[in-house]
Amino acid sequence: MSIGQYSIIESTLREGEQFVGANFTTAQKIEIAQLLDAFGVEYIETTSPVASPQSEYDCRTIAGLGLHAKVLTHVRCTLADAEAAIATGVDGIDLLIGTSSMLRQFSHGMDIPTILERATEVVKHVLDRGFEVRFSTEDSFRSNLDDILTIYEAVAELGVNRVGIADTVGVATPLQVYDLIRQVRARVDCDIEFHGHNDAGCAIANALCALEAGATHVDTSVLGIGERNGIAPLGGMLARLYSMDHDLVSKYNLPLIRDLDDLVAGMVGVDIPFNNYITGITAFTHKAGIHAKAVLNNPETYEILSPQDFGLSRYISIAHRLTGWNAIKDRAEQLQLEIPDDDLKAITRHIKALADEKPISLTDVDALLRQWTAQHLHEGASHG
Ligand code: HCA
Ligand code: CU
Repeated sequence: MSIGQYSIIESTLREGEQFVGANFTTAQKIEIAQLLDAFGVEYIETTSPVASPQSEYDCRTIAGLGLHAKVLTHVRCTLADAEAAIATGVDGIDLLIGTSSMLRQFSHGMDIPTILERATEVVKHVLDRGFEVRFSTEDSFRSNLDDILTIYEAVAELGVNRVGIADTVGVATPLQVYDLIRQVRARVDCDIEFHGHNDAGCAIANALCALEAGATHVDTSVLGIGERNGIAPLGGMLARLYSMDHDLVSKYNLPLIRDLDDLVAGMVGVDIPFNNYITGITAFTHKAGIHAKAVLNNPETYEILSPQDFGLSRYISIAHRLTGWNAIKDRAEQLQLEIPDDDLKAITRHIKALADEKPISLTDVDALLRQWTAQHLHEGASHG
């Protein structure tokens, strides 16, 4: 179950553009691509050049930026789309075809033998032109298992670089993903990519299971943006992998995740959710007295992610009824006030009682600590 070499296929500029609030300009796409490149993702996937004239121009532009990351574009499995993709100068082409009975019936209308014929024709064409090729089956988990295994084997034999498994509707569970990837792993030698939607909250867990089962590539987008509620978020994937083994993500420039989340949130008109992985406003905030005490002694007691590794800092919330005297003592020290422990305990009891009455703020706590000090200085002066 250990995770080997893996790559991130960052799809903010493809899946992410399918988010309802996304309407990137060329300049915005360049900014996102450059920041993702500085962060260190291995691949950047762009919208199909066939989607619109601007998409075609943007795809060419990003392919021409000279990034370290390989630039991919994502097209339907047709010769015409493949030709358009080839003409953009990208490094690789992600081909996609729907294999579920639903998509076959209500989308493109092809049966499996026809899909196989089409796949063979297009894959050969793109490989002959010297491009990296990925072939993926849309809605893999609601497709017939034998059908998709047959297709993966056929395209692997043709020499594709990767096969892709797509949980298009977010229906798969982690164990199902693990199981399917194992089966594909046993049947093909090429790389395996996993793309998972988050409709039922399993996108990150599913991507993790894919890697544990032998997938070599996972798709992400910044903040998880995509169709409906999106796919596995880049930041969440980092948090997941980092907390298993820091070395799994040491190849990336981790502090840039905050810039990426901020940049994309602004461009698509959303706030970063308060509970977001790593960059949510409360991600490193500790509250209860018991937590605060332990975190002050050793942050690892309640933190699996070190905020500093992501260029962030922790915050201990102390102005509330769950506070504890160790946290209040720490605050007094920050304010350079010397207050004996017994008095700190009394002040803490007072803070708790006050907080039961009405919400209080850090300013109130500071005022109480300063008031105590002023009084005692005064008493000390008058006694002395
Ligand atoms: C879609 C396509 C896709 C493709 C994934 C892939 C999906 O928008 O429906 O090519 O691996 O989720 O199936 O995003
Ligand atoms: Cu998708």
